[in-house]
Amino acid sequence: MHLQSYLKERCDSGGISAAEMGVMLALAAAAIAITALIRRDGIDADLGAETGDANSDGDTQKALDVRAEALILSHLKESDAAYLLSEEQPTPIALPRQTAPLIVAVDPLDGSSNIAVNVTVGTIFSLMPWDGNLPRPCRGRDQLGAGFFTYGAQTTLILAFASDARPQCFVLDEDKGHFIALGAEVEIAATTKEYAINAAYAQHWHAPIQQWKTQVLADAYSMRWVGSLVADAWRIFRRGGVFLYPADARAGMEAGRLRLVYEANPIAFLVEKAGGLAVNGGENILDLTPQELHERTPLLFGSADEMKILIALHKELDA
Ligand code: AFP
Repeated sequence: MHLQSYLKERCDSGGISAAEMGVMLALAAAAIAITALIRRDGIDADLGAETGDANSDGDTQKALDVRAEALILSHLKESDAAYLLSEEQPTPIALPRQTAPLIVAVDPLDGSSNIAVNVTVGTIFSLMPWDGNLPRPCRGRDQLGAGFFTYGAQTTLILAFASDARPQCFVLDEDKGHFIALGAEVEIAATTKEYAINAAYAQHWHAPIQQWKTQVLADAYSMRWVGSLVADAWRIFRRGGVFLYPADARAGMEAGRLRLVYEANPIAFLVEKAGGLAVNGGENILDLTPQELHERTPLLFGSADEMKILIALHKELDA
């Protein structure tokens, strides 16, 4: 089934609004344009080149960060979104339809340090309600929908709306220019023998992660770390596992590295819909109230049984 047909069925059945369908189609069109950009210009232009600028939080911007955001913005302008909250912008961007009912938050290009070495990157998005007041990000649990695209060997999409029981996955047919559903709804296996963490920071981990790592080493788990959240997340949705980017003792990592509003919340929304768990350690990500657009949070998510072990360790050992 094509994405358009899938969304029209959901809209006709009352599962999503026409505004949510329109915004999702706009984001899919932007993702198709970003795919073409990477496939075409990735040969000529150095899309991994730094622009010399930094985003609102000091992260160096890459050419593809800027061009991906521009494509998302141009497509959303024709949709029922009133504001865009972007990792690349310090404040919300007002869109033409100021009476539209939705706010969209995006990480336009997650994993951009991997562009120059052809590792999968992606676009993470969150659909939130707008009440007409200041465009503030909502709690993760109050999102209307969320998902992410990956740009790798295939361009893929995983998506869920508030009324869905499970997320749905799609793959882009690049010849025909549309996303096709991958069939079965997505469910993360409750148990796993695979984890993702950047072990280079082991000396800085706090007690709960140190103790958990000792256990998984003893149980001979396998490890994967792509260095691209969307790539690690897509693998976990497809074959299970856990992903950990915890807070650690390094300066500036008191709240970890990843962002609550446009990275952790969309991923956590999908993870819970798929039967997994997503926490900052001892608290559910979806229950956190964002205080600031670019605030960071520790993010641990994936197979429920493994996550329950991690949560218990944080409750027992966190200072
Ligand atoms: P970049 O967008 O700078 O490549 O960062 C990617 C990321 O935010 C996330 O996608 C990865 O999981 C994580 O950072 C990798 O962080 P480390 O480089 O510290 O392992």
